[in-house]
Amino acid sequence: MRTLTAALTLVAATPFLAPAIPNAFGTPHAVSTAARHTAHEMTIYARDFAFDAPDTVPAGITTIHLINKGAELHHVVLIRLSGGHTMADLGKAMASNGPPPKWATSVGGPNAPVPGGNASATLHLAPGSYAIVCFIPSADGVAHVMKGMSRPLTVTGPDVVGPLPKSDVTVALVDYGFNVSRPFVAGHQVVRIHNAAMQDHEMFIVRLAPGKTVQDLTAWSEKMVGPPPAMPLGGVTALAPGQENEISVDFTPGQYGLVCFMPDMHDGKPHFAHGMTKAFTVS
Ligand SMILES: [Cu+2]
Repeated sequence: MRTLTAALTLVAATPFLAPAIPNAFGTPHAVSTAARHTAHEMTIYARDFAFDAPDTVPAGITTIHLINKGAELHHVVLIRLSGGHTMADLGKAMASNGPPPKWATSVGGPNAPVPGGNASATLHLAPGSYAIVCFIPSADGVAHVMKGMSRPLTVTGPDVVGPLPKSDVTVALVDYGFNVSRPFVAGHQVVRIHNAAMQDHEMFIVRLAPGKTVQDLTAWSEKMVGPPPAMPLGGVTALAPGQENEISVDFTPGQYGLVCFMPDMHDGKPHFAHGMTKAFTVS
């Protein structure tokens, strides 16, 4: 069990522990919300520690809404299981400490909003078997997936292939950074995030507390001492190479940051340690 936990944490954890005090991050509000006019909508409720979600949804462009009803941070990582593989196979594969198996593809989903808040992401869901997983660890170091936060999802055909809604800004995830097509501005904008690298990456969005930096956040995430220096605003979770998701953001003036907590395929260090952060100001 310890091995599996460690492996899961190593493979895909966001080492960003939940606040000791509920809502220590501040007042819940949605900043990362759904792109509009999508074909399908799906709502996933996160609790401490389980997901409530449909068992089956139709294929196509889908906006996934994550509503966090828990006191801890939760996100949704959608993993497509091909070749008849099951969630049990996924657990076993991750316990082997190797790289993610070829038949398990991370296709993203909404990253963590503030506890009590919500976040959304829009993506193309192809027919098949999926696992919905939360890899965020609690203060005890145990990833939520080990406390029951995983559930299967079946996407039924026929496939409906179409473009994602028109975007205003594009972010390419690369080793190791966020290549943003144009500066973020105040107000609403649709952001398309695609992984242009050869390994999985995520984009976690935070609003920095006054005087705090992204480095304060990554340092804080290691030990969780004192109040968090930033408020989580969603984003997108692990995307395999070539995958893309879209989100809407509605920024007010302030200081923000983008962070990738994914472990590196070569040395296992979180990507922020390789420089995969970006600070920006919205004025
Ligand atoms: Cu990364």
